Amino acid sequence: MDAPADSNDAHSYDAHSYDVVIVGAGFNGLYQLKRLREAGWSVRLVEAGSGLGGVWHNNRYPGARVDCHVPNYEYSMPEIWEDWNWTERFPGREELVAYFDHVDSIWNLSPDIDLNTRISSAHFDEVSDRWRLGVDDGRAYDCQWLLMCTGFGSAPYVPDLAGLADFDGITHHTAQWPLEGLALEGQRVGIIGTGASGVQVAQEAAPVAEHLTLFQRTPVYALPMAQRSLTVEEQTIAKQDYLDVFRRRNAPPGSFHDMERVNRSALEVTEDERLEVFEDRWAKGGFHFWVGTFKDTLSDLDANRLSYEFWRDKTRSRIRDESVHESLAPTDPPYPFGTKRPSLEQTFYDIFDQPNVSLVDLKTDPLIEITEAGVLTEAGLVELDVLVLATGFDANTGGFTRLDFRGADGVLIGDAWADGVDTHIGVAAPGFPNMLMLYGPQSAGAFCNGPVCAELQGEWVIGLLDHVRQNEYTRFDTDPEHAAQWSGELAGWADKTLFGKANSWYMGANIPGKRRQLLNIPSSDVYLEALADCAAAGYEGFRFE
Ligand code: N01
Repeated sequence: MDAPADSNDAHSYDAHSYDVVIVGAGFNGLYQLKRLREAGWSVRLVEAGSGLGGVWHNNRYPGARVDCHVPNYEYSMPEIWEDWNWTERFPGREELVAYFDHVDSIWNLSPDIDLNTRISSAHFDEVSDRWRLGVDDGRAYDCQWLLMCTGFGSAPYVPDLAGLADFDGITHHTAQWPLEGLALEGQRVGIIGTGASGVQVAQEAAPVAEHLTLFQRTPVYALPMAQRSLTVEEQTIAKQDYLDVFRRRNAPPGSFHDMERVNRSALEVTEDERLEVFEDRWAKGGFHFWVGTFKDTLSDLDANRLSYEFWRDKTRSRIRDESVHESLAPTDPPYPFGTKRPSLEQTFYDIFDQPNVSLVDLKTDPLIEITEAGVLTEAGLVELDVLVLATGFDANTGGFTRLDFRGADGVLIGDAWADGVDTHIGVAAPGFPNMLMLYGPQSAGAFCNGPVCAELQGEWVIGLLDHVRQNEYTRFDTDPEHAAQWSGELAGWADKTLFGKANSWYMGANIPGKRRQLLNIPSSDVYLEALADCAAAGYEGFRFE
């Protein structure tokens, strides 16, 4: 099928034309490609990076590692896992990238993928009901249905730090690490930001850097990873139960097959009972202590305080240098425990006892500017060779609003979302016809493992596309009223949980000027139920033509 001519669109004259174009080669995009191809669609996947894996391809900073334990963070299909074994309980980035290549070798996806293809514009054409996609090198695509699988973290956030451009050393955002790598050995390294990325780089830099300085604005509540090696033999035995393991992982409470939360308040049990649960989850490592203790630790401030104090005391006991206790694990919580995503750490709290590691608490010594030589704070100048910006992402929405992305009547998505996002169940945006978002804003995204959502939300999307094909529709859009209702549902979750109380990227609060609203629903079960209800009601909230 040829693309309709459009003299206003410089790209359209030679567009590659498909039923469906998928943007992004992470878990969601690859799953869609496999399933839509099987369903007989003409489909193409485009990916900005030079390899598969989405965030795992891009986040190649030293120490990048997943925070969900094996086998929760992988596809559930036996043809993928039966011959695949991991070497560690929390696999590192290189192994994850190899996993995506393994998936490709089984599903033979590459022939339908264009790598090194960064979409710079997406315009909906009202006459043809089709999307025209422009690539930054001048190529173009044209499709009826557009699937945005760009994830929550495709837009790195670099804060507007005075003097940053003057720095004479090397500086990179963690998600824009050079492909050829960057040696930290013997360097004076500074890291701004102590989220998951900052923690992971710090653990790698501390043993090799001449000096490492961490610039911390808000303490991270890092939890013990409890990393360990995995053998092929133990995985071979475990795989006998994998069908059941993945059934449990994908069923409520979603995302982990082995998360056991006590269905009681942390306040109604005795102190001994509480400590027993806390100690048990702490020893299990990973996110067990975050989401697997009591039913109200993320919804009741008093219950939450108990989690916080347990975390604080455990953490302080790791750090001999008491002068940094109040900065790293304050007496009173600067934000409720778990309302920013906790990082998992292996040696993070040990490095502060090394003579070559310093902490600068930006709350007491604010950052003044970056100079040619390093970072100047009120405590003085820290001279650096390498400055790492572990400053996070314009999460959830940045992957859209940073593009020239225009829906009906040429409306720019950045304008439509300027005062906040309203989506229909986190999957479609009113005024942006024929476009679906996977793992997008207002979905369960951050609270649902990537592969879990890729399969479960992914099947819903495949069902919707099947519905439009069977009915020979050429266009769908969604009602603003339903989208406003969904935003109301999320606002309710911000109120009834403690998530609304933190300045997190969940709340859009890490980006200056971004509207404060809960951008992911903190229950994948409720989310999947809402999707199922919508489909059962004939895709309520959608208008088909
Ligand atoms: O980003 P973040 P991230 N001056 O937003 C600080 C996933 N992930 O890349 O808290 C000084 O968490 C900011 O300070 P504050 C995971 O979902 C997963 O680390 O805003 N500091 C904060 O400390 C994660 O949650 C993995 O006060 C500034 C840091 O930068 C998400 O990605 C690994 C600043 C940003 O932390 C994001 O993690 C990596 C400024 N102007 C990432 N601006 C794993 O699977 C920002 N900061 C393990």
